[in-house]
Amino acid sequence: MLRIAFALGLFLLWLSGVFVTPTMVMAAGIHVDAAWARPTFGNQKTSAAYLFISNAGPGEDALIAVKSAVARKVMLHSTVMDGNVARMRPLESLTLPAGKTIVFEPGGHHIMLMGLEAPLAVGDKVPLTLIFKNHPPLEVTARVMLQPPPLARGSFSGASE
Ligand SMILES: [Cu+2]
Repeated sequence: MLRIAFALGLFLLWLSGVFVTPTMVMAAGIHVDAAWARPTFGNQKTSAAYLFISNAGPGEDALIAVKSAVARKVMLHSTVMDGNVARMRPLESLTLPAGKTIVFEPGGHHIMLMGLEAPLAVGDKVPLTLIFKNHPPLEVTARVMLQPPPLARGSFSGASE
């Protein structure tokens, strides 16, 4: 009985198009993985989100903006070392070379969420709309987590932004 229910569930998922969408996204050239965001503590109104963006080609593209319903302002930031001090700098846009994966991670590129409408708790889902120079916008869900998801854990340096 369980097995039948499982098979039926899969069939309904297939009907609803859930299995179709990722394939379509990949076919169009740009693919997003391992999206996550940090929880907030106390009255903190800012947080950061991270993800992998792969450009399967054929052409170069660029991430030019990110929007989210949970934050009044969203910016692309990179973290650069100024002597021993890590500083965040806004990025106008980020080039996505064909055939390459760009990593957003603590201590590097990140999506800065500013003016949060509500606190972010572990397990929450943060909707992000990624806007590209050429590719149509992509809707992505970042899960709020204390640690990067397994796929992103290899390069985690322990930095906070
Ligand atoms: Cu930042």
